Amino acid sequence: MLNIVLFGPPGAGKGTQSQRIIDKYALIHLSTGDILRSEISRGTELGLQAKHLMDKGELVPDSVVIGMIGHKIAENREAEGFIFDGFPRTVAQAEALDNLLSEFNTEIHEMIALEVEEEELKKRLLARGKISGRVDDQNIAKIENRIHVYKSQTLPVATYYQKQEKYKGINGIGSIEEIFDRICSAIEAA
Ligand code: B4P
Repeated sequence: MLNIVLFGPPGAGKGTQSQRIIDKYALIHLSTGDILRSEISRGTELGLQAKHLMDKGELVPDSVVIGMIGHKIAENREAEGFIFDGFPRTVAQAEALDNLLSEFNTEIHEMIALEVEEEELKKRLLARGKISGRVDDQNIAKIENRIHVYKSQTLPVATYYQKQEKYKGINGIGSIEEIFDRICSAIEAA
């Protein structure tokens, strides 16, 4: 198995690059953001709970996302590996992921962290907000709150993987293809 965490602030290009990575490496894509948006669009109880938090740019409770990911890993136990996109977003989620994977005798092999400065993030998210209909992309105050939540709750996850010597920083500025090439080099060197 090859298990990769694709990490970065909101708007860094995680979702964009995940699509290319799964095509090339035949990994299962697990995006907590996508799973939560699908719950919202189906009007489930979980979706209703998540919506008001996501719309404000706050994180959904750890117990909710850990449960969702646990189900998905169990459903795909024969997979070649996983790309975790937007998860883990807290140290508690990172610890839970290590425990879940150890139940299947596997582990995270590498964290690929897309590094993008704040002004560029805001520009990308506001541009997507004009076409995506995503409430959390349409308002600068909400975007700034997401970046604040990232710095305070999510950035410690990078230190967690640095301590395990699994962190690989990638320059996330450039064309989508250029960044994809950098990611492939990092995956192939892992
Ligand atoms: P996510 O869905 O993970 O969304 P995101 O951080 O905005 O990143 P995304 O992957 O969508 O965007 P990308 O960078 O690819 O999370 C949304 C919300 O869900 C969170 O705020 C939270 O409430 C909740 N949530 C999700 N996971 C959770 C968890 N584990 N725990 C708790 N809560 C959780 O792209 C952004 C834009 O940039 C796109 O328009 C793209 O086209 C553009 N772009 C990408 N690469 C580019 C490049 N190289 N140059 C120019 N533009 C580029």
